[in-house]
Amino acid sequence: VSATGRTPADVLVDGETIAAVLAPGSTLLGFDLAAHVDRVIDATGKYVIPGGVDAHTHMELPFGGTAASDTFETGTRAAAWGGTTTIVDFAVQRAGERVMDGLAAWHDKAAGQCAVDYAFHQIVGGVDDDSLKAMEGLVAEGVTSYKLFMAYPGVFYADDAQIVRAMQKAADLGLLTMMHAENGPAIDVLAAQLVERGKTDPYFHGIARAWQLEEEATHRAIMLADLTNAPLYVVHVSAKQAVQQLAWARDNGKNVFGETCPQYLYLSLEEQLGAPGFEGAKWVCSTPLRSRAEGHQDHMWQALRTNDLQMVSTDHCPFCMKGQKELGLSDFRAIPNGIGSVEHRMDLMYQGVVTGEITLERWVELTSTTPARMFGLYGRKGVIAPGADADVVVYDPAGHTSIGVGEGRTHHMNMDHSAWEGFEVDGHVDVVLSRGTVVVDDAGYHGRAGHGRYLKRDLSQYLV
Ligand code: DUC
Ligand code: ZN
Ligand code: ZN
Repeated sequence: VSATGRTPADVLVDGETIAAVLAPGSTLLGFDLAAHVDRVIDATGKYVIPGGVDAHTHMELPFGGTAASDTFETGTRAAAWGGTTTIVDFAVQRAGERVMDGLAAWHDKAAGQCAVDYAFHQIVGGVDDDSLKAMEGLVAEGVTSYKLFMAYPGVFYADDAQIVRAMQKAADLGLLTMMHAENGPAIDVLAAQLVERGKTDPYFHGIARAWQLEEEATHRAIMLADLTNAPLYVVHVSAKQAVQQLAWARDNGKNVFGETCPQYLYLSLEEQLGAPGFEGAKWVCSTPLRSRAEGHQDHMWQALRTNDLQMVSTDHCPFCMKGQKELGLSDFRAIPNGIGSVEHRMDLMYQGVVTGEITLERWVELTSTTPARMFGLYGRKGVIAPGADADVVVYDPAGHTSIGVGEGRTHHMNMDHSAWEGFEVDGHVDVVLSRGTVVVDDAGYHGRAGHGRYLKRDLSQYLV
């Protein structure tokens, strides 16, 4: 199955790459192929797809006085289990730090640790003369996209003046600007007012981060990108009104893109409100979960069909309850933001095929092909074709996956809970190859830390 169609085929892998895609049972120079290869993987009745590309992960992200609980080792192992064979993680620069030091620190964390291939975006958390100058070196490092935050004043934050300067620089360099589009200063006011009134439960995280503040920031980002001729990619879109801004921009010829994440398709603010005690903390992420009554989730699925949103990443940012999420027991503002999903994205999005929300081809496009194109990896990743890396997943539509940490459930992420506990999914990741090596099959996990390589990325293949 590719982004454009499906056909019965044999996939011939030679070393780390795909050598040929052949009609089933083909011979090569008169030889019966099956008799002359080292290993035959029988995919009869199953789908063979390009390995997943998760273009938004945060291994070891420092946040709220703690750090995301997956290392590159544990996080990429979980990714492999779930059929994701490439991640693009965010190297971090904060105000007052040097961009290239941040990138070097991320290389240090990941080198020799990853089970699957990895690449980096650069968070520019402090825009000033030094960081703008340093952006000039990113493309040569294979880092062709960078992220700004309109949220989180005092942590990672860009005001409008900084956004304009960074976008001008990015437009010159061909860097894709990724935007966390929420109005942080306004959120901070609302959050403080809620806490003053004793509204400290996790649920109020989503009340403070109102959809109006996502819509407003998305619109502002679009207009500043238009002004500066900078292509724009809005991360983790969750409000239908933000999607409407993106749709309007695209209809008017602007080079603007958006991703959503599984949590914004499946989980809701109402469920968070109904969670007992402090349980709702497991769903504290930003952008926040949105109201199902307001129709945000249905709108996200629709936008994935109409291409108002182009791809699905996880924003994988795991924190344990114990010692981490618990920091916000008496004040939701202190709950580290994030949900861990890197292991489950392929299964959760396949569920959209089962329920008729998206086609099989769109599943591949949203989870592998478009992420590869968007972030300059296509050709090596995102496609099963001669010359591409042999990142291949055999997916069993007749299989079943029980998601969560309990017995008999999948869960290899370094978390003491799952935001997806109890999810039952039709379909199952059967076999995973990463650059020609079988890393997962029915006998279990065969991957190893250090197999995954750093990928220098080309410019986005969506730049014009
Ligand atoms: N959102 C999250 O949920 N976690 C980390 C950073 C972010 O923007
Ligand atoms: Zn973000
Ligand atoms: Zn993120």
